[in-house]
Amino acid sequence: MKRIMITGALGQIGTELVLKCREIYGTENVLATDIREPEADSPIKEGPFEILDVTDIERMKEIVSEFKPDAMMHMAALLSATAEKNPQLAWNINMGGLVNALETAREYDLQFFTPSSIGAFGPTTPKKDTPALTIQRPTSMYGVNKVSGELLCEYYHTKFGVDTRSVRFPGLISYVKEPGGGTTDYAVEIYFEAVRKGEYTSFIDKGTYMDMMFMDDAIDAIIKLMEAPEDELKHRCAFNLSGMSFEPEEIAASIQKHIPDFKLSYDVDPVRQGIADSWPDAIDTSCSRDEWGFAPKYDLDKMTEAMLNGVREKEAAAQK
Ligand code: AKB
Repeated sequence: MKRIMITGALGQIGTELVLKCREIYGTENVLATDIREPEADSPIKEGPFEILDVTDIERMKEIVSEFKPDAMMHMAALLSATAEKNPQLAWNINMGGLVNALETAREYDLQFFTPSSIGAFGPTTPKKDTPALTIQRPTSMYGVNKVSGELLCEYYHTKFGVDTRSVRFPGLISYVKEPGGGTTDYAVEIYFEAVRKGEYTSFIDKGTYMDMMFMDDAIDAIIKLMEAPEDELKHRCAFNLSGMSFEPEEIAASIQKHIPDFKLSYDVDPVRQGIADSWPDAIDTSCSRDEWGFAPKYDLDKMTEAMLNGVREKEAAAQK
């Protein structure tokens, strides 16, 4: 059975990725690592876990030589809004962590996955039907990290033969673990606030379209891409992924089908709005569909139903 090590395992994607991989590959074959301990009731504690600061390459290699994984999924990173507040720290963690993880993958011959983002695009990128190969001149530190990361992964593939694979994630929406420090986080917060208060004040303005995807589709995509036969992949740059594109009024309308009195208002954050305005409205995912069968299952209304049910269950469990 394939053995996998995951960094940033307690983050928004990492949490669900660890659990899904343990379901598929067996609990003992999936090692979760993060810079902090999981909370007492975290399901991540049910399998192997190690503390790891990804900027510490010696510790990373020590863990790999003990656990002997076949693949590394490197998820540890600061998201766009946090990175913009502290660009030097973002460079150290996002780039320092990535180069350490790639070096470790090279030395121990590991298959390698790390996510890029729609943040790798910038204001001069075509806004609509954004192709996989296009202009990438991002204006945020997160974007600079993501473009550099994409290039570094391609370099490790062509220069050293590391089996690197990557996707450009849109905003990911989930009720299991709330995100922190992203520009697309409004599209998660809105569901939690709709259930808790029946209203939400958005930091992203009316009319701002961004790509989004339900977390189940994102996790399935990572596993599908990692399992795709190497000779079927024509592209080694990050693959575009998206399940849908919407603006705040459209997500509100979808929520109002279940909570008719739900109210949306705006208090726009100039930093996150600036980042959102520099990103595409809707990207083209045809490369991913053609090369390795990317097929998201959730559209906006199906996701809204899943999110509202998930948040309600979570809130009810918290009351007990
Ligand atoms: C963010 O908003 O920073 C992330 C992303 C799109 O990469 N969710």
